[in-house]
Parts: sequence; structure tokens; C-alpha cells
Amino acid sequence: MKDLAPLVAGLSLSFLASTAFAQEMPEFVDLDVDKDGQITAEEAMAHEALREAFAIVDVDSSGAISQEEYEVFVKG
Ligand SMILES: [Ca+2]
Repeated sequence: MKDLAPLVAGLSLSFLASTAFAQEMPEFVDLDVDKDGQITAEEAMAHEALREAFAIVDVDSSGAISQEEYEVFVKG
């Protein structure tokens, strides 16, 4: 089972990294200031990481991030 050690260590590390990242992200409802169910580019300006990733998170290029798109971004 010795051969699995690097793999397990790698998985633990990526789990920790994703957990730390998730903790830095606000809730969807906190970013959706006007509560219309979408985070617009303007609303995304409030969060640096989201602002930078906006085009990637907005998977369907609708110009706004849906709750579903946001969950994918935060939780992977
Ligand atoms: Ca909104």
C-alpha cells in the first residue's frame, strides 16, 4: 500500500486547498445585492476573485452569474 501514499497526500492537499478557497467565498445571496437571482458584472465587482473569474463563471455568457453557475465555481 506504500505506493498509494503520494496519491493520498495529493488528494488531501487539493481537498484542503478547495476547502480554504470555499471559505473565502461569500454566499450567493450576499453577492446578489438586488435579489433577482443573478450576480451581474456590477454586483461581481464587490468581490475581487469573482470579478476576475466572471467570464469563466458565467458559463452561458448571459452577462450574469446564476446561482447554479456560482455553486459550480465555489464548490467545483
Ligand atoms: Ca442580482
